[in-house]
Amino acid sequence: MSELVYLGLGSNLGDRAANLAAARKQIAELGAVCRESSIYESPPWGIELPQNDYLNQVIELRTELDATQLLLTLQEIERELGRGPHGRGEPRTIDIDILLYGDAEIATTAPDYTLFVPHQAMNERAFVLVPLLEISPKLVHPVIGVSFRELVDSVDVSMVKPWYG
Ligand code: PH2
Ligand code: MG
Ligand code: MG
Repeated sequence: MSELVYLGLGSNLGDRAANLAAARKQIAELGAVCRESSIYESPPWGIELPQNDYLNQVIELRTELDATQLLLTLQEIERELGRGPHGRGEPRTIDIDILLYGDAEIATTAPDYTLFVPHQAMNERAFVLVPLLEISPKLVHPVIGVSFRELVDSVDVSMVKPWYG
């Protein structure tokens, strides 16, 4: 059985666009990439220390991997693309987050990983909601039942700009 999943990609270290492209290439090996949003640039959100602006993108993927396999594979890709261990909110070459895994609600805290789906902070993050709505304008949050269109109206999208290189 396959599931439709949404992944949030982010980079604010090194060649940001190349990092996103390398991640997309590896993600394409995990199933069928149905849609890719444009790339958007925005200042670091919710981070105190000064750091580079981010490039972000959302990918819609159909995959046979279960959520845990997907998470572990994405973490492997992050490591391969040069992401070292770092604390919360530190700059990263690549961040690949599972935003939605079908309609599943997942809360797992295993000894070696933590997985919460839908992504816990996505509803407040314009840099996630804007690209998500670009590729899936009618999508509804599977747990709270509110459309992402409605959610995006409650956040400030002014800092999220299309990025053309
Ligand atoms: N990711 C974060 C924290 N803040 N801000 C932007 N603009 N883009 C991100 O991808 C991002 C962030 C933690 O993963
Ligand atoms: Mg993240
Ligand atoms: Mg992450």
